[in-house]
Amino acid sequence: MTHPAPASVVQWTPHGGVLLVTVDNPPVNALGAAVRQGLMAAIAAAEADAGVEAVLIVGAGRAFIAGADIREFGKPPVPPALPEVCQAIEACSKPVVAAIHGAALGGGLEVALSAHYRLALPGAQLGLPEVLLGLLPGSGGTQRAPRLMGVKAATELMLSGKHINAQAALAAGLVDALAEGSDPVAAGLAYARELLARHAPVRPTSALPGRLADKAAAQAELDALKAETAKSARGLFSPLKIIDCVQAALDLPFDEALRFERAQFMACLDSPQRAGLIHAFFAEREVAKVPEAKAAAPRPFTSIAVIGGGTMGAGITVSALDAGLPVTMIERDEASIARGRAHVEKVYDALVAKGRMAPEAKAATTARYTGSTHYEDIAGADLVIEAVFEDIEVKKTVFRELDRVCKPGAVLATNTSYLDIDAIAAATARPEDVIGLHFFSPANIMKLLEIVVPARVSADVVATAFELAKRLKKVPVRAGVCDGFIGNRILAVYKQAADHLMEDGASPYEIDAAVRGFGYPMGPFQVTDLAGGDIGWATRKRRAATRDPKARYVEIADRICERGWFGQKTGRGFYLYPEGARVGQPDPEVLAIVDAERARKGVVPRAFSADEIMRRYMAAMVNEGAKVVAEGIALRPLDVDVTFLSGYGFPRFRGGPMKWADMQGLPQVLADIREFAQEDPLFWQPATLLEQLVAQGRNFDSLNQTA
Ligand code: 3H9
Repeated sequence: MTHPAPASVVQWTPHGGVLLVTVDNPPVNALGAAVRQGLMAAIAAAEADAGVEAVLIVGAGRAFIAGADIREFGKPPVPPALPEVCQAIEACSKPVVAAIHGAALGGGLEVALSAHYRLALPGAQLGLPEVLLGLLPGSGGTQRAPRLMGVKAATELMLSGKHINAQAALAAGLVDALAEGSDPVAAGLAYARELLARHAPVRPTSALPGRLADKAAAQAELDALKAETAKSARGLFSPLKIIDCVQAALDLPFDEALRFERAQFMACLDSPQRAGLIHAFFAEREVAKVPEAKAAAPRPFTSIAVIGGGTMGAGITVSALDAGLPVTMIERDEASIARGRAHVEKVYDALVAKGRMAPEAKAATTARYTGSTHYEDIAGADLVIEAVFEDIEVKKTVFRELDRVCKPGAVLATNTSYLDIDAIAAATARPEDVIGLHFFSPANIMKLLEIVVPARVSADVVATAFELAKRLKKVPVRAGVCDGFIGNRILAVYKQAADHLMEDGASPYEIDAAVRGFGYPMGPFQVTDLAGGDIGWATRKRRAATRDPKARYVEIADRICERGWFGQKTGRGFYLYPEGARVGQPDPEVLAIVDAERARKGVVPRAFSADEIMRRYMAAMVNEGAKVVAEGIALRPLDVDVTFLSGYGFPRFRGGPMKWADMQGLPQVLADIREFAQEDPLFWQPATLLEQLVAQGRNFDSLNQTA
């Protein structure tokens, strides 16, 4: 007999003396209110039925349980809370077994840790990734995991959010046994019967002194992690709370420590960091949901060609090779082919040298790589990515060649970062096959891929680009054609705001420090030095002809570039890099140049607090972000957020610039822009969309919901 109706998200059925409890809440069996209620009822049923000798918990479909239902966070709580469910499981008077296949994450793993015995199947993924959402394991995970794994391994699991596989979980003591096969029901029933046959007792994890028995050793491990975390947490709230909870595991009786954990969990739940990180989690999944990918199936592709073997072409090649695709790289002569190959080999040699890749694996991967100087050699390629010099005429020439040689239906992509892709497409007789794929350097590392959609491209080509992003494990963002697309267009504006701040009185070092204080790994002037000041200089020269002569233009960076100071590669830029140094030192000569420019323009410098620096920096970013959304360059505000999270180092815990603006309150952001506009109305023109949203009492997120 199955209780209750089969449609329920938790079903339980007796199998001999074992009550099989199945969590069936697609897609990933998240622990929503109905699942929690169902688990409580299932345990009660097991207690009530004298014929039940043991309980087996499994997940239906592709996972055990992927954790609490993240969509419920921030909404009014519905009982029972997950800690109560876990307590009920652990308190069951009959042995409870969890058979884990697929993901057992967060609250899902906590359910398993509350069971008395754990079995893992091949493909199981176990982890406590709450920290990635600004949370901590809030259903006994901070207490039970250290008892099973020891303080060091458990705390590292919780601080990193990493998943471990079945073998690693067994070695760590997180599970008791491994099983073969893919059916958790068959494996779990066999294991439960084996436990019954050997009269295995009810074994609550909370009652195990386990690996906490040696208090002094455990404390020493925790002290070391505490010191490391204090340095590495970089403004994050929940890692320090995780440490506090593990400390409670050492100091307090189990029930008291659970109450402490609950209080810390609730504090994390209330934090803006939780809101930012959960927004980032969902936004990264929403970005792939674009109209073209819904409307059309991707074209099949099994081979890639890359035109150009420079840094970008080589990075794209490595990314495709890593995904198991064969790549043919086209260069103009043998010397360039050799250079392209060397770029590719260098990446893999570094991995081999660090012991992260076996030499045989490198050989197998690079065997899929071919260099050629003949376009005819890519006549059969399914997808071609051009990554040559950033010049529209050069690119048009390449596309004419591609049009001549490529088979019908091949997808022709350009990696331009700002050029007009409609114009590039028009150089071919097949504009419906031409799209932009804007990778970020280094292309084999950076997650962001802007998929730039020109006017005449067909939907299945867009769908193919999204499929490629998935294969390459990139985060794809759909962008429209404009100068700079989403990311670089917005960057150009807030970079100007930073330049204005510098000319008005803040030093580049103060601005960088304020931006780092906000949570970025680097400030804008450090980034300029890292990328090479000459790159931005070239862009500024290109834009000079079209720049509004009335617009404010700060020449400090040009003065620095004129001296040949291009940043790290030349040993000085905004900072000084004495021989071999990667971290720059402030340069008094740069400050003198800044002073001279201020004097030349008659600017009387004034002081800026870090707070005011960030208000201006962010207001410029958000205002341009709103314009980009209104023009349809970005589909939704969340596409702007993901662009900056994945490609520009925006602090993830703030959710992205548009989420940040929502959390500040849009009226406040607009008020700031209007205040700054009094000094410079041309630069600070409020975005119409921002004004409309404020007038309607809405926020950016309301546009995410309706798109
Ligand atoms: C927690 O447990 C707190 C507790 O300690 C304490 C509580 C008191 N909830 O990623 P995918 C959706 S915190 C709701 O594309 P994959 C996801 O949005 C939680 N929904 O698939 C997507 O929806 P859609 C700790 C969830 O195969 C669909 O499922 N757990 C949840 O690439 C498929 O997801 C975590 O942090 C959820 N928990 O990866 C695990 N999880 O189709 C978070 C997923 O509408 N999840 N969805 O776009 C993951 O890491 C991955 O989703 C997983 C599958 C590895 C499971």
